[in-house]
Amino acid sequence: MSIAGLAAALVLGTVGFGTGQTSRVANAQEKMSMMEVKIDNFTFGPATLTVSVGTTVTWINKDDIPHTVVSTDDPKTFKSKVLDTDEKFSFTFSKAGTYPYFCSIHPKMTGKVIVQ
Ligand SMILES: [Cu+2]
Repeated sequence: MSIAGLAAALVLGTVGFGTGQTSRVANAQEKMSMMEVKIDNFTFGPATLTVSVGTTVTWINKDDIPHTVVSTDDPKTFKSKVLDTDEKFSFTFSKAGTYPYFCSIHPKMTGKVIVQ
């Protein structure tokens, strides 16, 4: 093999290794998950979010009117304060289950988080 060929092989090897590293980092980020639900135009988006146990879900109000995020169970698993524009509320789901929620100001706004 020529020197040039060897150099090319080394470069290819390095690129391949680099790609492997990148995907491993991406996987790690998926495991310690953070998910976001946007509140916009009186809608939770996505309305149904499926996450794994341990995921922190952050709701962010992108509407120009206040909203809340309140679970429908009793006692309530989570309940935000009134969120003004660009305010956020986070909750970490540590148990599997289905968690329906709504906006207590506009009860027709509903969503759910499925934790598995
Ligand atoms: Cu609302």
